[in-house]
Amino acid sequence: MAAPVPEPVVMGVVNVTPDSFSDGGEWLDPAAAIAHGHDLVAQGAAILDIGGESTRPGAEPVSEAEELRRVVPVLEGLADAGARLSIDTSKAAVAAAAIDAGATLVNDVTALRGDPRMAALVAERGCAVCLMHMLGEPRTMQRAPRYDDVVEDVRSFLADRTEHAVTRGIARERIWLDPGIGFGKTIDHNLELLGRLDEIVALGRPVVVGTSRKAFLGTITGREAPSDRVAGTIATNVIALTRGASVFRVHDVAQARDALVVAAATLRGRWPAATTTSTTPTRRTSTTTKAGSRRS
Ligand code: HH2
Repeated sequence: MAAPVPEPVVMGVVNVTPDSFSDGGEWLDPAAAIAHGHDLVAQGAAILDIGGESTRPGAEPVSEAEELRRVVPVLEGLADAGARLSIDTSKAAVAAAAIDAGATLVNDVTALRGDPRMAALVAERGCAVCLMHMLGEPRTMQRAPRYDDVVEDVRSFLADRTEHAVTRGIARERIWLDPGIGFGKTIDHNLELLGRLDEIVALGRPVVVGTSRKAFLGTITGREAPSDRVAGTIATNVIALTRGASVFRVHDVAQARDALVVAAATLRGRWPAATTTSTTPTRRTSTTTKAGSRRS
């Protein structure tokens, strides 16, 4: 029997940074970022992922004080937006302030390796955590990355980090996993990971994919401007859904949400699918899904 089709959960990206690769500077002003977050919820985001530090290849680290200054007012302004709040950080102090401001998911691209205090914080505060695979660190990660078998290497890394998190007191059911598309990977590595994502899904935790507007889509399609890579993003999201991924981290929420809802309905042979948006005209269904609910 075919594997059940997950309910797609759309995680909208709110980058409060001057230098993010696709939207740097657009949402640096807190009022603009808050308005953007509300807009993404109206478009169908069940989760908002708020970040104050770019992790693009070559990015320089940001101080803790600056990251706090960027994200805390935005989290506070989005507390009642109607979406689960996620903080995209690898610093425990930033995660702690974000949790105080309403975040219930810590999206740590270092998978708890960046700050020795992060695991204890997540365990104590009882929030969910997304553990992502990255080879090296943003400044250097795209310099000739190498794997024996990229999918097996990423799978075994994520399995190890899950056990590490559990031994540090984080409940297994609060752990999400992410193969880290574009983080120390060539185009071929990214494609192999997307095509064999079911091997990561087999670890038994919700799988997050973040392909949105990334460089490999531009290389494949010839689209230089990141904002022109929406169709490429959607193709990868739909493929990832068919392989069992359930959370889709995207900049272009409405387009991704519509594609995923239709893809999920098609795979199931029935509709409505998992999510609705505030702009959906008919047949409303629950907006809350397992991964998108306020606590996991
Ligand atoms: N990608 C980016 C940032 N955070 N988190 C997860 N879990 N998965 C991802 O693939 C992922 C992530 C990079 O995208 P973006 O935030 O748009 O760019 P930047 O890091 O330049 O701000």
